[in-house]
Amino acid sequence: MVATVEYRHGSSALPLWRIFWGFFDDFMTPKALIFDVDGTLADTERDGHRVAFNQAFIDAGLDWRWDMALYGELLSVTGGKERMRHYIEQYRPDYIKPADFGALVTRLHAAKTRHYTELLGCGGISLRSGVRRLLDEARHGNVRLAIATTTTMDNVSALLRHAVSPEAESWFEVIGAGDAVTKKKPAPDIYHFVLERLCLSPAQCLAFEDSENGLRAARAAGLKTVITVNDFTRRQDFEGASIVLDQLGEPGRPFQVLAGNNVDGAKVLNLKMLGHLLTGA
Ligand code: XBP
Ligand code: MG
Repeated sequence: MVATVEYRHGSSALPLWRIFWGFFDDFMTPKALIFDVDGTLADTERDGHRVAFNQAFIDAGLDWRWDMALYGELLSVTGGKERMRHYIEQYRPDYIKPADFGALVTRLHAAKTRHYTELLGCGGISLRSGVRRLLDEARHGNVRLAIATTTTMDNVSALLRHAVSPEAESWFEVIGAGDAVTKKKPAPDIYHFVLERLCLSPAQCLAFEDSENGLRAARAAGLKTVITVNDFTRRQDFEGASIVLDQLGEPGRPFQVLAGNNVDGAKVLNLKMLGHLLTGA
């Protein structure tokens, strides 16, 4: 039986158990959710970034073409400029670099960003299942939102504007993106950048990622991490993740647990379950 001792606050009386429960609930709830973008908020790689890279290569008269299989391999390197350099180093020994190769990469990347943001403007890419539901629940529950991504800030803005709502960027208190740090994921730097600006410790937040590189970055920053896999990342190593899901879940479309413990038998990832994942309860 629940204790019914009462605490008088002003004229209203609250049962003591409710006060303690409220305190416990508050302790369990994460203070902030930090989201990766590509592959986590939306499936942007195959029909977004990849297509935009190829278009930029065509514009520049280059014979570089990234099909799906090759792109899956190239995703081992985060960051578009870094990925192009890696492609040339590892896959194109025949390519003779011009003296101003660095400037070419910068130009190609700017063109790719233009193509990518235009593509998003056509509305072909939507949020992954359960993302909007969780963002709404967090906002209503006063849980702060942030982003830690490797991609360019223009791309984040365009995705939020076109796939969520014109004002969605303002929902995120901190957005750490692209060249905000020099070492991209799997380095933890972008998570350190975001945590510092949120003035929160890793123990108060949860990270959301889709890839091994992202998981390594978040874990190295001390964050418990939820993984939602996609076709490019399904077979990666997610050792150290708090839970691995196929997607965040919607009413009528429950998530599937691929690894980890769904302690309270939830069907969609909600704040209560995140509290359990955060405290390890
Ligand atoms: C995302 C990426 C990004 C995009 C390209 O990784 O790897 O590089 O593919 O973005 P993560 P830019 O989801 O782990 O952050 O071309 O704007 O760099
Ligand atoms: Mg990602």
